Amino acid sequence: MTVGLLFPDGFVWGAATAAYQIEGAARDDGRGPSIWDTFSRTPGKVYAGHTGDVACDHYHRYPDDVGLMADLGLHAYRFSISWPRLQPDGSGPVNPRGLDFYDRLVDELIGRGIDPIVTLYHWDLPQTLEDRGGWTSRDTASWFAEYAAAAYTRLGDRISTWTTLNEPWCSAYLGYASGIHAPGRQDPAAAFAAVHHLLLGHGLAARALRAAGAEKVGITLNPAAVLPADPESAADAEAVRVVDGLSNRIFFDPILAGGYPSDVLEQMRRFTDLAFIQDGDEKAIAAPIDLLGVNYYSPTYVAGRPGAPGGGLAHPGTEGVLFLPPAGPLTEMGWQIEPAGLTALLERIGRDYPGTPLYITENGAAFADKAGPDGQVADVDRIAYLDGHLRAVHTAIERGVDVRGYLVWSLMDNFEWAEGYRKRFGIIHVDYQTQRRTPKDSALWYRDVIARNGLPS
Ligand code: PNW
Repeated sequence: MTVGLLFPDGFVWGAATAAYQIEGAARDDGRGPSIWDTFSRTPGKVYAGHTGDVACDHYHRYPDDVGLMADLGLHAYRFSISWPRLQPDGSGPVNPRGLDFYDRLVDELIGRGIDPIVTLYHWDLPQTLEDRGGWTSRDTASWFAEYAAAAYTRLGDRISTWTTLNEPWCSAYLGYASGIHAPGRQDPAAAFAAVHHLLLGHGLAARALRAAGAEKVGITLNPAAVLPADPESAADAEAVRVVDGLSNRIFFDPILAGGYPSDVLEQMRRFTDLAFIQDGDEKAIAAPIDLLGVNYYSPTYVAGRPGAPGGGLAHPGTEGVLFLPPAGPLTEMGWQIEPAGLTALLERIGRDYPGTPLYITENGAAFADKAGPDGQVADVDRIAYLDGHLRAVHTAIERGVDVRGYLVWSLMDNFEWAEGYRKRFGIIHVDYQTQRRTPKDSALWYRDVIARNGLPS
């Protein structure tokens, strides 16, 4: 078989999911409610009133699902632990039946030769903690570190890679500023407090995990690939600086460069007195990490335009910036398809924050899949998307960026947050009536990519 584009030896190929999006079993075995249970059961918040109550029923079907992963030849599987399964009230005693599930899942994965990559927080905050202020409260950061330590105590002997948060940008800005995600608040000052407490929670948990003996500790961000509408325009370059500050440097700099950038603090001060930043916090947030997860779907083009309203509620502080509407080919989410945005993003991270190995912890696309009677999906558009983005990753590696692995989003169709089940990101099709799983053509294609450690020419 001819091989066109080979990836480095040892490159990690995998797939990713998240607890609330696939597990279901929302009331089983002592699990407490999370903010996504509350949010999805609130009329008008999620498309057609969909909830994660059943989802893909992965909680009961995990052995078969791990079998499907093994059939694809996955090296690694990224999943998240549901905090309210482990601690139904968010703090205090651990629910052993909740832990048992992850214990069984991890054993199943290891038995099939698949390396578990854990996310401790993929958005399902215990509702009890939201009732006490959620991420706007400093206590949530400490509780998160306690939860991380509790998970490690039981699973640490078999899991080498621990990541703290998934996409704190979404948790803070979509959860507390735009309100399109749980808990559905619309308060920019609350969103900035949430950014800080998420970062603090990350730092405290990273320290606790390392003290307990974790081999590799990291975090997953969804850095915006912010690009200027006109590369020659100084006003557009300034717009890029503003959006990059509030979306990217606000996370990167405290985690990897010792503290918040002064221009970002200045922007935040327009909404809040920053009293939530206390002495020692920046030191805690800068706890050393071993890997950085990068999630990428689409670029963001901006221009500087005096009087422009900015990027809406999810982008407080961006007045005077015009966010260009997505152009060219779009996915079913309405997101612009542009693999070059991923190369540019990876090169930028490698240049400005060198020394931390990168993993693509999510990349993929929703398309209007048409399943045949057997559940089969000929998803040529998804194959083209994945092929293009893998080439973009390869280009970044050739240019010297230290990218160690790629995890496709998602292993299977699942609960796509505010979009419910109508948007399908899986490489495996799920028939929600029967819970039958059928690998799409993209899954078979991905299996071949993994087998040859590269792409056909
Ligand atoms: C990520 N945005 O979410 C999440 O990590 C996944 O759980 C999710 O299913 C996947 O991407 C696809 O959406 C995002 O509005 C949601 O910029 C929204 C945005 C970005 C990421």
